[in-house]
Amino acid sequence: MRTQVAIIGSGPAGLLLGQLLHRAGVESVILERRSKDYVLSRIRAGVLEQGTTDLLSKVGVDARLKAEGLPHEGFAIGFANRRQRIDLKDLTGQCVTVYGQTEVTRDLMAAREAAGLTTVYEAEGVSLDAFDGASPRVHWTKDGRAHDLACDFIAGCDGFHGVSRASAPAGALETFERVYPFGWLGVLADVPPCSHELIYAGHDRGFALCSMRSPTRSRYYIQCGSDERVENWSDDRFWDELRHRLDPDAAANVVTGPSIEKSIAPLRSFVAEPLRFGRLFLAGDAAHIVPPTGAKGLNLAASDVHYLSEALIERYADRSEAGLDAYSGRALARIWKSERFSWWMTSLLHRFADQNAFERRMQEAEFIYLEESRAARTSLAENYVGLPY
Ligand code: RFL
Ligand code: PHB
Repeated sequence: MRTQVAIIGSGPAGLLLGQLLHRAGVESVILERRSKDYVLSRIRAGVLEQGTTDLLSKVGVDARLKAEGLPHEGFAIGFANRRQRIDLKDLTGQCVTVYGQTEVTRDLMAAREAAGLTTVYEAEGVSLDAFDGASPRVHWTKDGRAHDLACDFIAGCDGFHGVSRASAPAGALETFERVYPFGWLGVLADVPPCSHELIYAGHDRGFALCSMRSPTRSRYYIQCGSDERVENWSDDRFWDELRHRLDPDAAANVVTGPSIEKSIAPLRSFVAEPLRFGRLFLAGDAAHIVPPTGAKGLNLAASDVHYLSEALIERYADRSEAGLDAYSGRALARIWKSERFSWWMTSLLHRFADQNAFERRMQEAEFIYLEESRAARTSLAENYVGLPY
């Protein structure tokens, strides 16, 4: 088997890259460790920046996004029972779209299938070979048989636990990391959201987030201990704890119901540098992780593959390596700014076990500054809607 670009991973990064390349006439094969159904069952992000929706429109995968995505012109930040609206539209002229990552993935998979492009699901033991030379190869097994793919370039879009970053030559990679001493317990339920806009709430008992997938489907999160077990959280316990952490108005509007998904995610900030090793390029969660508080992970995956697709397309059109040489630097410049914002939102809104009274007052002062200063709200808003590419 031979292709131009071997893409490892069929998450949003790999699928969007495949579609951007296809629109420019560049071939790809996607290798995915899991089954299609498994990939589609993962409940993750919900907030898309304008840049991300523009990319989906560019590849012609926006029909359902336009019909079903919910445009949000603002959101609220709560602290100590007070709530402050961040008017994204007024502060930046832009808004965000609430549309589940699962739906983005489903739409991109459908477009890939309609175009007759190859995705190999349940590819086991994927390994990357010879990417330091001109003829990289990828090996895997499926149904007990060994397979081999020759390609010009490999795009490592296989998430934080993937094989691509782990294949970088020893000593070539520098990593930067902060692991937060807590996680998020998330619940998806077919109940109307408690508010038509998202609410991020910093409370003495810990952070809470009210989000949604549609007017009839809610997504809620609460901060929990990093060693917490999901089995210990009955639906009732979750709803009680959520209401405790919201301001009285929001709490009164919470409609409870049986959860259809419940899971715990750890929180981490992580960046690997550089993003290129010969003919292997990293993009998305394979290269970096942000805590979900800023809603940036999926959006960063999209901006990475925007830069990478431009560089690969330029390479095939003009035989110029300039874009490929610049990829790591261009992508990392935007990644670090999103890392900063996600870390700042996380630091502002969570309860840290070792936090003293002074640090709590610092969080409160930051919140009051947001209430009183349009400049502070503008800074938050321009990061939330997404910094320019
Ligand atoms: P993914 O989605 O992890 O996809 C990687 C794919 O690679 C496959 N894979 C392999 N395939 C072949 N061989 C191997 N050895 C492989 N190893 C792994 C995996 O099976 C998978 O299919 O990475 P990608 O494409 O970079 O996308 C990143 C996003 O998924 C992630 O950043 C976001 O979900 C983060 N995130 C959010 N981002 C936002 O922009 N807005 C949000 O509102 C938001 N909320 C969230 C989030 C992430 C969360 N969790 C669970 C971590 C909320 C949560 C709770
Ligand atoms: C979500 O709806 O899953 C969501 C929304 C905003 C975030 C994180 C997750 O910051």
